[in-house]
Amino acid sequence: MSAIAEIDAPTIAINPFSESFSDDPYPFHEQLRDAGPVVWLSKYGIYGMARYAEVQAALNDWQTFMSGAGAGIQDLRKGNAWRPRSIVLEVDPPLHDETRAVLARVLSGPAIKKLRPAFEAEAERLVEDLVSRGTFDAVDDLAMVYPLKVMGDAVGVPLQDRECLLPFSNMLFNSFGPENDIFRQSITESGAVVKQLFAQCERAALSPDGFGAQIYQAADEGRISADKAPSLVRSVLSAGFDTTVAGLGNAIYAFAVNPDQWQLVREDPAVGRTAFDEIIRWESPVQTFFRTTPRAVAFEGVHLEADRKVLLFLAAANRDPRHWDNPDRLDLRRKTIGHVAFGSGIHVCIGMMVARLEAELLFAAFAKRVKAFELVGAPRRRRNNTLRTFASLPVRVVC
Ligand code: 4MI
Repeated sequence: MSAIAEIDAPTIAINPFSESFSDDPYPFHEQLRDAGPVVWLSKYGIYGMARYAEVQAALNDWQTFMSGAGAGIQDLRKGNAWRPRSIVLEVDPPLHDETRAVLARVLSGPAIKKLRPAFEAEAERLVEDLVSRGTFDAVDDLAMVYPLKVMGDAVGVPLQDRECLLPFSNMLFNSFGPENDIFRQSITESGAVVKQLFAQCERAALSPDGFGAQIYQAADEGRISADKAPSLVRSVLSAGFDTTVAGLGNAIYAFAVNPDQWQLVREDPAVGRTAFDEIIRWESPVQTFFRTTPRAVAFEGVHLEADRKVLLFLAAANRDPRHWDNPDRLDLRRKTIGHVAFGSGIHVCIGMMVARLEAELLFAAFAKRVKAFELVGAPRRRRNNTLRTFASLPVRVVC
Protein backbone atom coordinates (compact mmCIF):
# COMPACT_ATOMS: atom_id res chain seq x y z
CA MET A 1 0.00 0.00 0.00
CA SER A 2 1.29 3.43 -0.85
CA ALA A 3 0.80 6.22 1.66
CA ILE A 4 -0.87 8.49 -0.86
CA ALA A 5 -4.27 7.43 -2.12
CA GLU A 6 -4.29 6.56 -5.78
CA ILE A 7 -7.32 6.73 -7.99
CA ASP A 8 -8.13 4.70 -11.07
CA ALA A 9 -8.04 6.47 -14.42
CA PRO A 10 -11.48 7.65 -15.61
CA THR A 11 -12.98 5.51 -18.35
CA ILE A 12 -13.57 7.03 -21.79
CA ALA A 13 -15.37 5.30 -24.65
CA ILE A 14 -13.71 7.33 -27.44
CA ASN A 15 -12.11 5.30 -30.23
CA PRO A 16 -8.94 7.20 -31.22
CA PHE A 17 -8.53 5.04 -34.34
CA SER A 18 -12.01 5.67 -35.78
CA GLU A 19 -12.79 7.54 -38.97
CA SER A 20 -14.52 10.38 -37.10
CA PHE A 21 -11.54 10.81 -34.77
CA SER A 22 -9.03 11.08 -37.60
CA ASP A 23 -11.35 13.34 -39.65
CA ASP A 24 -11.19 15.92 -36.86
CA PRO A 25 -9.16 14.85 -33.83
CA TYR A 26 -9.17 18.18 -32.04
CA PRO A 27 -12.57 18.06 -30.24
CA PHE A 28 -11.69 14.54 -29.09
CA HIS A 29 -8.29 15.73 -27.87
CA GLU A 30 -10.04 18.32 -25.72
CA GLN A 31 -12.33 15.69 -24.20
CA LEU A 32 -9.36 13.44 -23.48
CA ARG A 33 -7.37 16.25 -21.85
CA ASP A 34 -10.33 17.42 -19.78
CA ALA A 35 -11.12 13.92 -18.52
CA GLY A 36 -7.93 13.74 -16.48
CA PRO A 37 -4.15 13.36 -16.54
CA VAL A 38 -4.52 9.67 -17.40
CA VAL A 39 -7.60 8.05 -18.97
CA TRP A 40 -8.66 4.44 -19.53
CA LEU A 41 -9.68 3.86 -23.15
CA SER A 42 -12.14 1.01 -22.67
CA LYS A 43 -12.51 0.25 -26.38
CA TYR A 44 -8.98 -1.17 -26.46
CA GLY A 45 -8.12 -1.70 -22.78
CA ILE A 46 -5.29 0.83 -22.85
CA TYR A 47 -4.36 3.96 -20.94
CA GLY A 48 -4.11 7.33 -22.64
CA MET A 49 -2.51 10.68 -21.84
CA ALA A 50 -3.34 13.85 -23.74
CA ARG A 51 -2.17 16.71 -21.50
CA TYR A 52 1.17 18.36 -22.21
CA ALA A 53 2.70 17.95 -18.76
CA GLU A 54 1.99 14.23 -18.53
CA VAL A 55 2.95 13.40 -22.11
CA GLN A 56 6.23 15.26 -21.67
CA ALA A 57 6.87 13.54 -18.32
CA ALA A 58 6.08 10.08 -19.71
CA LEU A 59 8.38 10.60 -22.71
CA ASN A 60 11.16 11.49 -20.29
CA ASP A 61 10.70 8.48 -18.00
CA TRP A 62 11.68 5.44 -20.06
CA GLN A 63 11.92 3.22 -17.00
CA THR A 64 8.23 3.72 -16.17
CA PHE A 65 6.97 4.07 -19.74
CA MET A 66 9.09 1.59 -21.63
CA SER A 67 9.52 1.18 -25.40
CA GLY A 68 10.81 -2.39 -25.35
CA ALA A 69 7.27 -3.80 -25.69
CA GLY A 70 6.82 -1.84 -28.93
CA ALA A 71 5.73 1.67 -29.92
CA GLY A 72 2.37 0.35 -31.15
CA ILE A 73 -0.73 -1.08 -29.52
CA GLN A 74 0.58 -4.64 -29.76
CA ASP A 75 2.77 -5.96 -26.94
CA LEU A 76 5.78 -7.20 -28.91
CA ARG A 77 6.91 -9.29 -25.92
CA LYS A 78 3.92 -11.53 -26.44
CA GLY A 79 5.04 -13.15 -29.70
CA ASN A 80 3.27 -13.58 -33.04
CA ALA A 81 3.98 -9.98 -33.96
CA TRP A 82 3.78 -9.60 -37.74
CA ARG A 83 6.83 -7.37 -37.90
CA PRO A 84 10.31 -7.51 -36.39
CA ARG A 85 10.74 -4.77 -33.82
CA SER A 86 12.81 -1.68 -34.52
CA ILE A 87 16.11 -2.03 -32.66
CA VAL A 88 16.22 1.69 -31.91
CA LEU A 89 12.58 2.82 -31.46
CA GLU A 90 11.32 -0.31 -29.73
CA VAL A 91 14.10 -1.12 -27.29
CA ASP A 92 15.21 0.29 -23.96
CA PRO A 93 18.69 1.07 -22.64
CA PRO A 94 21.30 -0.29 -22.67
CA LEU A 95 20.59 -1.92 -26.06
CA HIS A 96 18.94 1.26 -27.33
CA ASP A 97 21.98 3.42 -26.61
CA GLU A 98 24.33 1.38 -28.79
CA THR A 99 22.09 1.46 -31.88
CA ARG A 100 21.07 5.07 -31.27
CA ALA A 101 24.75 6.11 -31.15
CA VAL A 102 25.32 4.69 -34.64
CA LEU A 103 22.38 6.62 -36.10
CA ALA A 104 23.39 9.74 -34.15
CA ARG A 105 26.78 9.73 -35.87
CA VAL A 106 25.30 9.08 -39.33
CA LEU A 107 22.73 11.88 -38.86
CA SER A 108 24.98 14.30 -36.93
CA GLY A 109 24.96 18.08 -37.41
CA PRO A 110 28.08 18.12 -39.62
CA ALA A 111 26.69 15.25 -41.72
CA ILE A 112 23.42 17.10 -42.29
CA LYS A 113 25.26 20.31 -43.11
CA LYS A 114 26.91 18.52 -46.04
CA LEU A 115 23.48 17.78 -47.52
CA ARG A 116 22.53 21.43 -47.84
CA PRO A 117 23.87 22.25 -51.33
CA ALA A 118 22.18 19.25 -52.97
CA PHE A 119 18.95 19.76 -51.01
CA GLU A 120 18.93 23.45 -51.90
CA ALA A 121 19.54 22.88 -55.62
CA GLU A 122 16.71 20.35 -55.74
CA ALA A 123 14.33 22.65 -53.82
CA GLU A 124 15.06 25.46 -56.29
CA ARG A 125 14.60 23.20 -59.29
CA LEU A 126 11.36 21.64 -58.07
CA VAL A 127 9.80 24.89 -56.87
CA GLU A 128 10.72 26.72 -60.07
CA ASP A 129 8.95 23.97 -62.02
CA LEU A 130 5.84 24.02 -59.79
CA VAL A 131 5.61 27.81 -59.90
CA SER A 132 5.80 27.80 -63.68
CA ARG A 133 2.88 25.35 -63.71
CA GLY A 134 0.89 27.60 -61.37
CA THR A 135 -1.51 24.88 -60.26
CA PHE A 136 -0.39 21.57 -58.78
CA ASP A 137 -1.13 18.96 -56.16
CA ALA A 138 0.91 19.78 -53.05
CA VAL A 139 0.96 16.08 -52.10
CA ASP A 140 1.58 14.23 -55.37
CA ASP A 141 3.75 16.90 -56.98
CA LEU A 142 5.61 18.29 -53.97
CA ALA A 143 5.34 16.61 -50.54
CA MET A 144 5.86 13.11 -51.99
CA VAL A 145 8.41 14.14 -54.60
CA TYR A 146 10.94 16.16 -52.62
CA PRO A 147 11.67 13.78 -49.69
CA LEU A 148 11.82 10.78 -52.03
CA LYS A 149 14.38 12.61 -54.15
CA VAL A 150 16.64 14.25 -51.58
CA MET A 151 16.39 11.80 -48.69
CA GLY A 152 16.43 8.87 -51.13
CA ASP A 153 19.71 10.22 -52.53
CA ALA A 154 21.11 10.85 -49.04
CA VAL A 155 20.36 7.32 -47.83
CA GLY A 156 21.57 5.81 -51.10
CA VAL A 157 18.42 4.12 -52.38
CA PRO A 158 18.59 3.77 -56.19
CA LEU A 159 15.96 5.91 -57.97
CA GLN A 160 14.10 2.93 -59.41
CA ASP A 161 13.79 1.26 -55.99
CA ARG A 162 11.96 4.07 -54.16
CA GLU A 163 8.33 3.26 -54.99
CA CYS A 164 8.08 0.82 -52.10
CA LEU A 165 9.00 3.40 -49.46
CA LEU A 166 5.68 5.25 -49.07
CA PRO A 167 3.32 2.24 -49.31
CA PHE A 168 5.53 0.48 -46.76
CA SER A 169 5.44 3.44 -44.36
CA ASN A 170 1.71 3.85 -44.76
CA MET A 171 1.30 0.26 -43.64
CA LEU A 172 3.91 0.53 -40.89
CA PHE A 173 2.29 3.62 -39.36
CA ASN A 174 -1.10 1.90 -39.54
CA SER A 175 0.41 -1.11 -37.79
CA PHE A 176 1.14 0.90 -34.64
CA GLY A 177 -2.65 1.02 -34.23
CA PRO A 178 -5.24 -1.76 -33.99
CA GLU A 179 -6.10 -4.20 -36.78
CA ASN A 180 -8.89 -2.03 -38.18
CA ASP A 181 -10.21 -1.48 -41.69
CA ILE A 182 -7.47 0.92 -42.80
CA PHE A 183 -4.67 -1.24 -41.43
CA ARG A 184 -6.03 -4.29 -43.27
CA GLN A 185 -6.50 -2.28 -46.45
CA SER A 186 -2.95 -0.96 -46.36
CA ILE A 187 -1.66 -4.53 -46.02
CA THR A 188 -3.65 -5.56 -49.09
CA GLU A 189 -2.42 -2.55 -51.05
CA SER A 190 1.20 -2.98 -50.08
CA GLY A 191 1.52 -6.58 -51.38
CA ALA A 192 5.08 -6.96 -52.57
CA VAL A 193 6.48 -3.82 -50.96
CA VAL A 194 7.54 -5.43 -47.68
CA LYS A 195 9.84 -7.76 -49.57
CA GLN A 196 11.11 -4.88 -51.71
CA LEU A 197 11.72 -2.72 -48.65
CA PHE A 198 13.66 -5.45 -46.87
CA ALA A 199 15.71 -6.07 -50.04
CA GLN A 200 16.53 -2.37 -50.05
CA CYS A 201 18.16 -2.72 -46.61
CA GLU A 202 20.89 -5.04 -47.92
CA ARG A 203 24.36 -3.61 -48.35
CA ALA A 204 24.58 -4.42 -52.06
CA ALA A 205 21.32 -2.59 -52.74
CA LEU A 206 22.61 0.71 -51.34
CA SER A 207 24.92 3.27 -52.95
CA PRO A 208 28.45 3.23 -51.47
CA ASP A 209 28.35 6.79 -50.10
CA GLY A 210 24.99 7.25 -48.37
CA PHE A 211 23.59 6.89 -44.85
CA GLY A 212 22.84 3.25 -45.54
CA ALA A 213 26.45 2.47 -46.42
CA GLN A 214 27.60 4.38 -43.33
CA ILE A 215 25.46 2.14 -41.12
CA TYR A 216 27.20 -0.90 -42.64
CA GLN A 217 30.53 0.81 -42.02
CA ALA A 218 29.64 1.11 -38.34
CA ALA A 219 29.22 -2.65 -38.33
CA ASP A 220 32.62 -3.05 -40.08
CA GLU A 221 34.15 -0.98 -37.29
CA GLY A 222 32.52 -3.14 -34.62
CA ARG A 223 30.27 -0.37 -33.26
CA ILE A 224 27.26 -2.64 -33.84
CA SER A 225 27.14 -6.33 -34.71
CA ALA A 226 26.84 -7.08 -38.43
CA ASP A 227 23.33 -8.54 -38.11
CA LYS A 228 22.01 -5.17 -36.85
CA ALA A 229 22.90 -3.14 -39.94
CA PRO A 230 19.93 -4.10 -42.15
CA SER A 231 17.53 -3.41 -39.29
CA LEU A 232 18.96 0.08 -38.70
CA VAL A 233 18.71 0.86 -42.40
CA ARG A 234 15.08 -0.26 -42.16
CA SER A 235 14.54 2.24 -39.33
CA VAL A 236 15.86 5.07 -41.50
CA LEU A 237 13.68 4.00 -44.43
CA SER A 238 10.65 3.69 -42.09
CA ALA A 239 11.02 7.02 -40.33
CA GLY A 240 12.59 9.24 -42.97
CA PHE A 241 9.97 9.54 -45.71
CA ASP A 242 6.26 9.40 -44.90
CA THR A 243 6.75 11.63 -41.84
CA THR A 244 8.20 14.44 -43.93
CA VAL A 245 5.64 13.84 -46.69
CA ALA A 246 2.99 14.48 -44.03
CA GLY A 247 4.80 17.48 -42.55
CA LEU A 248 5.39 19.20 -45.89
CA GLY A 249 1.82 18.64 -47.06
CA ASN A 250 0.53 19.97 -43.75
CA ALA A 251 2.82 22.99 -44.20
CA ILE A 252 1.36 23.99 -47.56
CA TYR A 253 -2.13 23.53 -46.11
CA ALA A 254 -1.14 25.71 -43.13
CA PHE A 255 0.09 28.48 -45.45
CA ALA A 256 -3.01 28.25 -47.68
CA VAL A 257 -5.45 28.66 -44.79
CA ASN A 258 -3.30 31.22 -42.90
CA PRO A 259 -2.17 33.65 -45.64
CA ASP A 260 -1.04 36.20 -43.03
CA GLN A 261 1.42 33.63 -41.70
CA TRP A 262 2.83 33.00 -45.18
CA GLN A 263 3.41 36.77 -45.42
CA LEU A 264 5.63 36.52 -42.33
CA VAL A 265 7.75 33.85 -44.04
CA ARG A 266 8.09 36.04 -47.11
CA GLU A 267 9.07 39.09 -45.08
CA ASP A 268 11.56 37.45 -42.74
CA PRO A 269 13.85 34.53 -43.62
CA ALA A 270 14.35 33.88 -39.89
CA VAL A 271 10.64 33.03 -39.62
CA GLY A 272 11.01 30.64 -42.55
CA ARG A 273 13.79 28.80 -40.77
CA THR A 274 11.68 28.05 -37.69
CA ALA A 275 8.22 27.83 -39.29
CA PHE A 276 8.28 24.05 -39.61
CA ASP A 277 8.37 23.51 -35.85
CA GLU A 278 5.24 25.60 -35.33
CA ILE A 279 3.53 23.84 -38.24
CA ILE A 280 4.18 20.41 -36.74
CA ARG A 281 3.10 21.63 -33.31
CA TRP A 282 -0.16 22.77 -34.90
CA GLU A 283 -0.68 19.74 -37.20
CA SER A 284 1.59 17.00 -35.92
CA PRO A 285 2.49 14.38 -38.55
CA VAL A 286 3.01 11.71 -35.86
CA GLN A 287 -0.17 12.05 -33.79
CA THR A 288 0.45 9.28 -31.26
CA PHE A 289 2.91 6.71 -30.01
CA PHE A 290 2.60 3.99 -27.38
CA ARG A 291 4.63 3.13 -24.35
CA THR A 292 4.12 0.21 -21.92
CA THR A 293 4.09 -0.02 -18.11
CA PRO A 294 6.65 -2.63 -17.02
CA ARG A 295 5.11 -2.76 -13.51
CA ALA A 296 2.26 -1.19 -11.58
CA VAL A 297 2.81 2.55 -11.55
CA ALA A 298 1.64 5.56 -9.54
CA PHE A 299 1.64 8.57 -11.85
CA GLU A 300 0.10 11.94 -11.03
CA GLY A 301 -1.94 10.25 -8.31
CA VAL A 302 -3.36 7.72 -10.74
CA HIS A 303 -2.83 3.98 -10.44
CA LEU A 304 -1.72 2.25 -13.64
CA GLU A 305 -1.68 -1.53 -13.87
CA ALA A 306 1.41 -3.43 -14.95
CA ASP A 307 1.97 -4.51 -18.58
CA ARG A 308 -0.55 -2.09 -20.05
CA LYS A 309 -0.17 -0.08 -23.19
CA VAL A 310 -0.21 3.72 -22.78
CA LEU A 311 -1.20 5.86 -25.77
CA LEU A 312 0.58 9.21 -25.75
CA PHE A 313 -1.39 11.81 -27.72
CA LEU A 314 1.52 13.95 -28.90
CA ALA A 315 -0.74 16.10 -31.06
CA ALA A 316 -3.12 16.76 -28.14
CA ALA A 317 -0.20 17.76 -25.91
CA ASN A 318 0.91 20.17 -28.63
CA ARG A 319 -2.45 21.97 -28.36
CA ASP A 320 -2.98 21.78 -24.60
CA PRO A 321 -4.20 25.20 -23.38
CA ARG A 322 -2.70 24.32 -19.96
CA HIS A 323 0.68 24.83 -21.63
CA TRP A 324 0.21 26.93 -24.79
CA ASP A 325 -1.42 30.32 -25.31
CA ASN A 326 -4.12 30.16 -27.93
CA PRO A 327 -2.91 26.70 -29.02
CA ASP A 328 -5.28 26.26 -31.98
CA ARG A 329 -3.79 29.31 -33.66
CA LEU A 330 -0.88 28.87 -36.07
CA ASP A 331 1.55 31.56 -34.95
CA LEU A 332 4.91 31.37 -36.69
CA ARG A 333 6.41 33.85 -34.23
CA ARG A 334 5.55 31.66 -31.26
CA LYS A 335 8.30 30.07 -29.16
CA THR A 336 7.78 26.40 -29.99
CA ILE A 337 10.52 24.98 -27.81
CA GLY A 338 9.22 21.99 -25.89
CA HIS A 339 6.70 20.85 -28.50
CA VAL A 340 6.54 17.06 -28.67
CA ALA A 341 5.92 16.56 -32.40
CA PHE A 342 9.45 15.08 -32.58
CA GLY A 343 8.93 13.29 -29.26
CA SER A 344 11.17 14.02 -26.29
CA GLY A 345 13.68 12.17 -24.14
CA ILE A 346 15.91 9.30 -25.21
CA HIS A 347 13.82 8.44 -28.29
CA VAL A 348 13.48 12.01 -29.58
CA CYS A 349 13.53 12.12 -33.39
CA ILE A 350 17.07 11.55 -34.58
CA GLY A 351 16.33 12.77 -38.12
CA MET A 352 14.79 16.08 -37.15
CA MET A 353 17.61 18.10 -38.67
CA VAL A 354 16.94 16.50 -42.05
CA ALA A 355 13.22 17.25 -41.77
CA ARG A 356 13.89 20.86 -40.80
CA LEU A 357 16.39 21.29 -43.63
CA GLU A 358 13.91 20.00 -46.22
CA ALA A 359 11.22 22.36 -44.95
CA GLU A 360 13.49 25.39 -44.62
CA LEU A 361 14.82 25.08 -48.17
CA LEU A 362 11.42 24.50 -49.75
CA PHE A 363 9.90 27.44 -47.85
CA ALA A 364 12.81 29.68 -48.92
CA ALA A 365 12.43 28.67 -52.56
CA PHE A 366 8.68 29.43 -52.47
CA ALA A 367 9.16 32.67 -50.51
CA LYS A 368 11.26 34.12 -53.35
CA ARG A 369 8.53 33.48 -55.88
CA VAL A 370 5.10 33.11 -54.31
CA LYS A 371 2.80 35.69 -52.69
CA ALA A 372 0.09 33.22 -51.66
CA PHE A 373 -1.07 29.62 -51.81
CA GLU A 374 -4.76 29.11 -52.68
CA LEU A 375 -6.74 25.90 -52.38
CA VAL A 376 -8.35 25.16 -55.76
CA GLY A 377 -10.19 22.00 -54.73
CA ALA A 378 -11.22 20.18 -51.60
CA PRO A 379 -8.17 18.77 -49.78
CA ARG A 380 -8.52 15.04 -49.21
CA ARG A 381 -7.00 13.44 -46.11
CA ARG A 382 -5.22 10.10 -46.12
CA ARG A 383 -6.51 8.32 -43.04
CA ASN A 384 -3.79 6.52 -41.06
CA ASN A 385 -3.64 5.08 -37.53
CA THR A 386 -0.62 7.23 -36.61
CA LEU A 387 -0.05 9.96 -39.19
CA ARG A 388 -2.02 13.12 -39.88
CA THR A 389 -1.53 13.65 -43.58
CA PHE A 390 -3.18 14.47 -46.90
CA ALA A 391 -3.90 12.25 -49.90
CA SER A 392 -4.46 15.25 -52.13
CA LEU A 393 -4.10 19.03 -51.77
CA PRO A 394 -4.80 20.92 -55.00
CA VAL A 395 -3.32 24.43 -54.86
CA ARG A 396 -2.60 27.42 -57.04
CA VAL A 397 0.28 29.76 -56.37
CA VAL A 398 -0.17 33.52 -56.71
CA CYS A 399 3.01 35.22 -57.90
C1 4MI B 1 8.75 8.59 -35.57
S1 4MI B 1 8.60 7.67 -36.87
C2 4MI B 1 9.58 6.22 -36.74
C3 4MI B 1 10.71 6.18 -35.97
C4 4MI B 1 11.49 5.04 -35.92
C5 4MI B 1 11.12 3.93 -36.66
C6 4MI B 1 9.98 3.98 -37.45
C7 4MI B 1 9.21 5.11 -37.49
C8 4MI B 1 11.95 2.69 -36.62
O1 4MI B 1 11.60 1.72 -37.31
O2 4MI B 1 12.96 2.68 -35.92
